[in-house]
Amino acid sequence: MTTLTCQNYLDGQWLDAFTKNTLDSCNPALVSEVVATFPRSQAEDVDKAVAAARKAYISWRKVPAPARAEYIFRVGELLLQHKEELAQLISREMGKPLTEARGDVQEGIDCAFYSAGEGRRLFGVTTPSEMPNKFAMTVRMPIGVCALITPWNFPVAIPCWKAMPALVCGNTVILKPAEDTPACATKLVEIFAAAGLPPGVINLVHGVGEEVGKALVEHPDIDLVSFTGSSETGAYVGATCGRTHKRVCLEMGGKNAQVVMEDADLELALDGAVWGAFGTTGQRCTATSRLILHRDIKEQFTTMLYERAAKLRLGAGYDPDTEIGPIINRRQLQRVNEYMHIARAEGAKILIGGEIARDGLLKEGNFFLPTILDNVTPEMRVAREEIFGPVVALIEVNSFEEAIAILNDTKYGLSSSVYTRNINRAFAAMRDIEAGITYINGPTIGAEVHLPFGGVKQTGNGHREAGTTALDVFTEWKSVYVDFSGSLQRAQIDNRN
Ligand code: UN1
Repeated sequence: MTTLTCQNYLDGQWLDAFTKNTLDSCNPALVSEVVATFPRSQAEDVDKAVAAARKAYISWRKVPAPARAEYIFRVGELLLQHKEELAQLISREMGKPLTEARGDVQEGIDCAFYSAGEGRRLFGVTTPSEMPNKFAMTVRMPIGVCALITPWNFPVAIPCWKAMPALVCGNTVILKPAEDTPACATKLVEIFAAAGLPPGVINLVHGVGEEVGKALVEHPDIDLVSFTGSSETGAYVGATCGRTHKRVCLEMGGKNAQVVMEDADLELALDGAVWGAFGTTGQRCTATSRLILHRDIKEQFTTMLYERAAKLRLGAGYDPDTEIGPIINRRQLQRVNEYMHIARAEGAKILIGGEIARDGLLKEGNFFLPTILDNVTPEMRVAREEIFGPVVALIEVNSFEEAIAILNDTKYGLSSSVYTRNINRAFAAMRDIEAGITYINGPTIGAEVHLPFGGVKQTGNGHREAGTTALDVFTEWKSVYVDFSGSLQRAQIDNRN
């Protein structure tokens, strides 16, 4: 494989970092293979990007929204044309199986067409005024220059979720992609550029979080930061944006659970659990990290799950036989492995997996065996902390009420799932689960782009991405009053005694 050379995209030009320093991304299935080199940018590069985005904002906000949306529609068409090429690159640089990599691009395509439609809506309201001959309405206003800080696990979909609605709403953006997936971000921005967006409307600055991310979050001329990533970094981003008066949208950790009740269709629940826990090697914010099992089916379900986990095929994402790809990098592989020591020390039992895969070619990459932890109790660290790997913890419960209480017993609240055939339980779950997303008889992963995406409690900060709710992140309301009476009309509070 030839190594790709990535550059920053600033003010419509592809450039190296000022310092000319570079870093590499590697194939997580074969770590000796360098996929791409990319600029290790610094504050000067960020300054240039912010200046370009600020300048472009002056005219971009005045381009009619339906016309802005046409650019995004074109991005969707180009993503469709380049879907396979992008999917191959995602598999090589991020590691997920090709079928899932195609899904990553498809999510971007869906988001493009959905966001493009919003260009002809962006609805506000008209409402009566309390005074005669006076008109009242609300309009959405863009916010300004937005920094988009995105993770490696959905290297195409998540930048699209953020950039597409931001641009349709009239903002200009600076993308700072994860350092593990710079080539995916570069290809994506090439597509935005090919759609003809004016210079400065979208900018790309590569580099490490502590340098480029920090420079963006602290920059006085950035108006909004949209961040998806770890809770630790999110806390820093949130605090800094608070201190520097920026709008901020945070999407952070999760500890998602799937409940399986004794009345569930067990085969269906099993398919959901395998996909939710081990799909994308457990590296989705929405991954199933806890399985809460009713005691009457616990043993049978555990055996069924064990048999499926034992058969999962590990390998490089671009190998068509692969079901479970690698972990993104060595550091994360070690972190997942560390949790095995923690699990054992706390008294959990490793039913299957629990170690770094070392067979044949697997040792050339960052592979971890699909892992089931049994005898887990809610207070254990493996039941409380996000692991972000192919690891699922089994917790036994005696009742539906106990299942919901344990599901909710976490500082996070992104996704959740309940398998039951009992309609009353299903509705009680929809009402009582503390999470931004609840699935009934479906796994915790698989959110659709036209519905709000985000979590309660420490998963987020009250915002939702995707759906029309993304517009609330990227716009602010203005109330407009038009008085056509020709005389001063004081508002009701000022003229009624
Ligand atoms: C994420 O892991 O951050 O719901 C996003 C899903 C995908 C998105 C996951 N549509 O599984």
